[in-house]
Amino acid sequence: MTNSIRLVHTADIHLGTPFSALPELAAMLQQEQLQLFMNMIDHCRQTDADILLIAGDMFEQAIPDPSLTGAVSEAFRLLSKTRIFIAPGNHDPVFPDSPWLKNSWPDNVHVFRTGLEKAALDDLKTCVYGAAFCSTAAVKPLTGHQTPDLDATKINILLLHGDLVGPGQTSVYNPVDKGWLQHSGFDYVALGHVHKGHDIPERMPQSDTLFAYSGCPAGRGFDEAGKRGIISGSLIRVEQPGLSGRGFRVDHNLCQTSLPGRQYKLLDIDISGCQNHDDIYLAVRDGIRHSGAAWQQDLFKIILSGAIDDNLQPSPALLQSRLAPDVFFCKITDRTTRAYNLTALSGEHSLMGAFVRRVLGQDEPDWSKLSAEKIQMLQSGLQAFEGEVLYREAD
Ligand SMILES: [Mn+2]
Repeated sequence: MTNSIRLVHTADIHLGTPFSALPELAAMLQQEQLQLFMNMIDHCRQTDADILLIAGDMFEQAIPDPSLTGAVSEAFRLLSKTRIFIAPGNHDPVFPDSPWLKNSWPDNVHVFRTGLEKAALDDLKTCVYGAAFCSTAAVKPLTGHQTPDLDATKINILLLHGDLVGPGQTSVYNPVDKGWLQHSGFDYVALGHVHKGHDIPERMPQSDTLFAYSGCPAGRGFDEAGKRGIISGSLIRVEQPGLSGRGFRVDHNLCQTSLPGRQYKLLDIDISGCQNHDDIYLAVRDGIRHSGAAWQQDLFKIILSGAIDDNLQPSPALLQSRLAPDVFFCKITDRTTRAYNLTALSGEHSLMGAFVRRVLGQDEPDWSKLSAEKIQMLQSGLQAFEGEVLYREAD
């Protein structure tokens, strides 16, 4: 006999993020962030999730705007068939004036407000344990050092915001010792705090315990670029003896699931060989279009790289204005180096020409035959000329 519980695990939503790095878009991105949260709630509804686990930092601030807590509370209330568990994190700890103590939350919401605490869901043959940050740091494990006395007839879940640490490691954000976790007996440990999440949960070595960081459901800047999501799927109770000797073990089909929304993307586009501004534009446009199906809604930070002809100076401003009609946001930085025409330069009656002749010595003015050291010397020297001395000043 098998049966399963459907769950959604998320964390680090940081509702109320000011998006101050992109002031012109901040209001819009804040609105979209709340929409993303609503999309997550919709996902719970569509998948008939039995349990929604929120592993801390749901809010950016300890005391969020009341309109935000109101919208969240109402969304939770409408998700009435899902039991919702929240373990507050270092950004939204349980303070006397925090919404975790001050507000009344719907009946289907359980907020962990202290050290390790248990909530039993008898109909699901499941217990959810959790603990809360009660200040912006926690140098000791919020769970304490003892392993809890778990009910071996139930699926046992642990919900925590914190840092997984190995032997000798410490953290001021609730150090969760891997050795402790390995022997804890929990079936699934839903973690928050690390914003880059697992694609699928991992199993602790020689243990039945599964664990995962969900990561943040969407990036909030270029430091959170790439695919993000929530963890969604089922824990499956398989009636076969587990490693710990109890009568069943827990399998899963949990995996990272993306929610509709924008992605932050970092692209390095090599524009070597481009002859003019049109070539550069087309290379960048193609790079953006090949970055994924939803490229029109994404935010791009693009580095132009490669070596290009010294008569062509890439213009990030020109590129940004040409891309603007098609791309939601892009910021372009030119990191190209110049592919100087050494034959022409070495024949020039100028300081640059003299410099090239001096570096080349007996060598032919052919890039492909020069030592790496000479190439570096020429690149750096010629670029310094462009920045530091009058252009091709006669020697
Ligand atoms: Mn966080």
